[in-house]
Amino acid sequence: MKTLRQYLDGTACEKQLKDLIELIAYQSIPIRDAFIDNQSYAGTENTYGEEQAALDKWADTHIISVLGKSGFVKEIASEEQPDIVRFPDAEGDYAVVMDPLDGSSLIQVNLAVGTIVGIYRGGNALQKGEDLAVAMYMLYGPMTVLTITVGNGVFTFALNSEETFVLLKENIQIPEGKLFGSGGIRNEWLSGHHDFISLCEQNGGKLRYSGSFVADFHQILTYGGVYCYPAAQGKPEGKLRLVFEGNPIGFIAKQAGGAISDGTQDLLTVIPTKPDHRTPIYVGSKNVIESVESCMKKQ
Ligand code: AHM
Ligand code: MG
Repeated sequence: MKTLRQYLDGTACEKQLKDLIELIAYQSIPIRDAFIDNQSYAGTENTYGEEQAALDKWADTHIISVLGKSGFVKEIASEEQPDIVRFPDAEGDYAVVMDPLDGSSLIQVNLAVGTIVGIYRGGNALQKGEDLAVAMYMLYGPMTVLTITVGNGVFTFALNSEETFVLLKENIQIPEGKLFGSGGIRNEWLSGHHDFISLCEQNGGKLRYSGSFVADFHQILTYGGVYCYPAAQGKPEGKLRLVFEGNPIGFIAKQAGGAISDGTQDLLTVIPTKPDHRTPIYVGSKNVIESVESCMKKQ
């Protein structure tokens, strides 16, 4: 079975980029292993007698420390950091954007959550999504899987019993499916979003929404349909973040023949104004995203 490294060796990626991708992908092992030690049990210490940290903060500190030591990365924009973390002396010239543990409200209920990562060349983390060199996520479910694009199709790898990522699915294409899921509170949705959700229901769509973007998107990637986190009354920017969440997931969707929109335009063309730039998000099958945009135009 083809390993992640064998796959990367067959791509046009430069050696340092391959090393960086592997380094990040295999952090899924310590992150997954930290789940049990960073639950909120009655005590306050983990099995090693150390103070417990929330897993999202733990994963953030862990990945930043590994990337800092690697020398590959000039900048990291992380959902858990207020400012961009800089390594001016790094020999490499990449910038990493990441949500170290996305779907964190599901950690305590043991549902699938993930790590979202994007890599840019040129050491600047605030670039458009369409300029990503790599987008990937690790999904901690019954299997730990890695879904990745280096700009030449979408591939999923699974961590096997020898802790090696092996190819599970290649050249993934999002089908035109009927699943739909939406974040936010129905009473606060805007009329265009109400209209779109009604359309999904009239067309026989099935509701699927767990509260974990990575898990919900992984399902859309497989069966087709749409994941939404819309604008709301008094919250035109929605909840999710362009840099760490929207762009990497959107880049994967587009590489799989799907699309991502903020309701009015291709999200991947938006220039981020700050690390925590928020945006409404609609991502999934291409035709469905077209119908989102036409509902929003009528709003
Ligand atoms: P997080 O990065 O703090 O975990 O927030 C992002 C998460 C997404 O994974 C998920 O789709 C969404 O927030 C769920 O929000 P809600 O609980 O409002 O439905
Ligand atoms: Mg998140």
